[in-house]
Amino acid sequence: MNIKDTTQFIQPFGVDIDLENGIMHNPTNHLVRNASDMLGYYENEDALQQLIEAESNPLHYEVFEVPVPEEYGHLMYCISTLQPGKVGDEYYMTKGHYHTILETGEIYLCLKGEGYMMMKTPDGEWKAEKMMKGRMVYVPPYWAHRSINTGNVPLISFCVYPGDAGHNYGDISEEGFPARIFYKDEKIVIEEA
Ligand code: S6P
Ligand code: ZN
Repeated sequence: MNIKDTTQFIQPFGVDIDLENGIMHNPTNHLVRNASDMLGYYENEDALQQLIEAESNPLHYEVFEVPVPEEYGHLMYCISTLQPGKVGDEYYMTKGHYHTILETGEIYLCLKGEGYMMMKTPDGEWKAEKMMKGRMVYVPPYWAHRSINTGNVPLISFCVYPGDAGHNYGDISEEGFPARIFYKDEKIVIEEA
């Protein structure tokens, strides 16, 4: 067998996932983001501060990974579990990112809950695709992506993307996305910035 320099040879393995609670057993990486990690991301910064102080900095989302080599040919995967809630009128969301290698896509299979995958391109085009249990959202190459939970239970997804994709948060923290999702007048409303 000719093993390429680009792509390590590793042993096959299996991973147990609690689909109902959105937990990967024995993850080697467990990322936890609380409200205080989201400073600058919501429209209503005062409401976020209030949440941090009055509700003891609640959990926002978790990502469980069993990392594989971050290389061409491997497939990185994770379970992403985003709590229900609002900051002011705006639904809880992840930070969102581009991939460092922009021309890499991602598959999100929604296992529980409901919400949206908010996506944008560097040129400012945007699209919000509905997420719900049993629905797969394809994030094509070049599109930044952020999950938004518009339901009452955790939004749980399984995602898969190229091992060498990487994460680029840079311009999202400065520019955000062109649209936000709120609960207003007893409805879910997608508003352009
Ligand atoms: C990675 C994939 C997920 C997110 C996770 C958290 O490409 O899209 O693992 O990293 O859902 O979101 P964020 O925006 O904080 O990385
Ligand atoms: Zn991604």
